[in-house]
Amino acid sequence: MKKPLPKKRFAASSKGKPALAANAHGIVDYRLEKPDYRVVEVTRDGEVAYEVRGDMSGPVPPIRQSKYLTPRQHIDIYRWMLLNRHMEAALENLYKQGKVVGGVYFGLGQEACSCASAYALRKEDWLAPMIRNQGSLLVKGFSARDIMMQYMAKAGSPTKGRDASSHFGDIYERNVAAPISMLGDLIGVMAGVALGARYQGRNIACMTYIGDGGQSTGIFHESLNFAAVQKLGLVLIVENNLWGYSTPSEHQFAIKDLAQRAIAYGIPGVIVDGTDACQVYDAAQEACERARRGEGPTLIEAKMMRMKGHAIHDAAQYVPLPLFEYWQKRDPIARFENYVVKVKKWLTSAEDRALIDDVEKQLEADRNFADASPMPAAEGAAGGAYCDGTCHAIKPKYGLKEPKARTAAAKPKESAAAVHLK
Ligand SMILES: Cc1ncc(C[n+]2csc(CCOP(=O)(O)OP(=O)(O)O)c2C)c(N)n1
Ligand SMILES: [Mg+2]
Repeated sequence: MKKPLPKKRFAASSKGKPALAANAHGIVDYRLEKPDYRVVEVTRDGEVAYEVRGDMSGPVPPIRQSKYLTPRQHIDIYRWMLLNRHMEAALENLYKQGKVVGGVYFGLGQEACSCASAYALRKEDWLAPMIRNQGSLLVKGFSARDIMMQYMAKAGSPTKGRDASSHFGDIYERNVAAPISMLGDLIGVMAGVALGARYQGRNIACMTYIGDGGQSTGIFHESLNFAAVQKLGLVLIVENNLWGYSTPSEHQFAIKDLAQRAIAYGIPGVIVDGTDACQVYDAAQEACERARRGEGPTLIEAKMMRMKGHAIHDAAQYVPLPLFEYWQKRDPIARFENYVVKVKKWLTSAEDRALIDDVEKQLEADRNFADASPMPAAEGAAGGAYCDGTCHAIKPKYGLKEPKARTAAAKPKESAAAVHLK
């Protein structure tokens, strides 16, 4: 799959092109299409329902040429997106066969956002995915086998069968912080990781995600403000997928673009079409570079659509059908496939077919392995929740530098309150 492609087929890259200009509010907008519709609440047969109003007839936008990606990298991202989608389809089947313990959350329609953003991270950078970012986990080094075993709560899964969905990470090798269910909390955690790295004398990119619903939380504000003031290398991707469970984004916030939130924190705000992997990558790459230069956080709003219900139990009947139809035409993988095969001709149709077959073959092997692997032993159920000191040595990866010993003269006077507390 990684065999080099003939050079003659690669068109010139647009490296060196000037950066996009910011609008009057300082927001950079990468999009080639600005949809003009809104979801409104109506009453139908005495029940609340939603309808779309506005123009949905515009042509499907092309993929925006990347300023940074090589042809080979485009194909890499395409492969990650395919793996992401096909793995979720496999998980859906495993769920229907009763083999998944708990629910399944899908990132259908959001694969470009997950895969192309995480693709901008280096090994030393950190990632904190949320439930729809299984593609980001794949790019940062977890295998489809790991993820399927996790959903099936198998003994060999990342949490050894003790969690049944996405609450796992790897703070030792892959630099992945586990998702936190309380929406918004990961932003503060990632700001903290960036701060820890700074105490070690380095600047890294710390990427996490929040939804259009989750960005309404108080912790979003507190964490982002802290990161902005401290100039921490946070790369915050706000996934505006139009729904927070069954709440349309029109009922969630009154501003037009969530990237405008950045203005209030004094940080750059960027809008991308979350279904265009090139736009997502370029914005993420620039935000990661800014983080690594120690210049502080960036907020990237990725506009797209959650193409399934909140989770497998939710049929999303509250979503107006024209909205699904509109975004179906803007499918991130079909458009990217067209871009690499037909527009750029970096893959022939036969190479494309072989790539898809390869992904499916790999997934089948991973699924069969996961399915055949054992469940955890009952006796171990209570283990691993708290470290009792026998499972592993606790070695903080990030820590304060040893503070210098204070001289008596430099020691500040204790306040009355501090003395009282002794
Ligand atoms: C602080 C908090 N409030 C509520 C919830 C329950 N909850 C989990 S997911 C979800 C919807 C989130 O919507 P959004 O942030 O738009 O993300 P999406 O599901 O669209 O990716 C809600 C309300 C939660 N987990 N944490
Ligand atoms: Mg949402």
